[in-house]
Amino acid sequence: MSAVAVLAGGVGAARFLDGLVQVVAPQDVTAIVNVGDDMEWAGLHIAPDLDTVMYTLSGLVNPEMGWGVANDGRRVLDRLKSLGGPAWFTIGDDDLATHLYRTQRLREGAPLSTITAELCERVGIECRVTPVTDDRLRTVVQTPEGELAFQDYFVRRRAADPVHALRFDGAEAARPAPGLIEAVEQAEAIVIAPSNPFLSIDPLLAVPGVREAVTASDAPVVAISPIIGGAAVKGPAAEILDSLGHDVSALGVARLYDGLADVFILDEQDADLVGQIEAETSLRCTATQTLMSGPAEKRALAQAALAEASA
Ligand code: FO1
Repeated sequence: MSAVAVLAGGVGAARFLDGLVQVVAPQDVTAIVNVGDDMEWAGLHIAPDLDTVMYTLSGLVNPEMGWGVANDGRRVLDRLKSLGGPAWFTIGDDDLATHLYRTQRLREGAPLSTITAELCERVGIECRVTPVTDDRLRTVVQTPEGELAFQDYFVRRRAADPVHALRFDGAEAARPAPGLIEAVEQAEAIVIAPSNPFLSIDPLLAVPGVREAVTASDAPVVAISPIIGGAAVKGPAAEILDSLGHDVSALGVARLYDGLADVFILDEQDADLVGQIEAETSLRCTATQTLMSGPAEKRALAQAALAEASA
């Protein structure tokens, strides 16, 4: 197996990619990353999913949180708070350097994909990490309280509001980042990482051309369930499945990917759903351990996904 394209959100995708680059040459991996979570913070461009992937693949990540930099300081944030600045979003001192660099380069006119490549190169990442688009794309969450910007919903309000709908502001006019469609076309396997299908994967597919490139590809498309035993490994995927009227299970996720993916990998805990998924959808389904608690589990899941792609 050589070229692999991965549709990626934040923590789950980053951990999967960390395993993948151990089992295939990193140069053959393209991570296509969500930017719907991006926001402006204190005048800086924050790109949480890109940074989660970058920090994880470089070994800089805070392992407990799955995002941010390990052992990061809070001096700037504490000072900013004391001045009455924004306090609900935690930006560590080391992490801040990334946002300063990105924002400065954006102001110089560099596209986000170029800046991401620069940052990744500087921290020693060998695979290709690209935002899905260089254009502005923002996830907006419709709740009983009205529309919320993504990080307002996710961090400020702790993902506690029922989600009535989602929209991806800017997606219709967004263009795929340079080389992205070619990476999908040339991929010998396409993996939909174990990310939130609504918050992480849908914004990628909302960029015109991306879904079309995935469905037009002859390469096998392997999707991995982010739901285990009716609960999300991380984040509000289960609550959103429920509030949008889907089955809160790997079956509910499989139905979402029917027609897009060829193979669906769910956790061994959910092995009893394999038959129903294969009967109800066009997906071939298989169970394996999907919880990535350490390097060996990450590698094993990557190997399982590649084996399914070659089967
Ligand atoms: N998540 C939180 O729950 N609270 C935070 O204060 C927070 C800050 C933060 C800063 C930089 C960054 O790259 C990520 C950060 N995250 C935080 C995580 C982020 O909101 C989510 O991981 C994603 O947007 C969802 O994939």
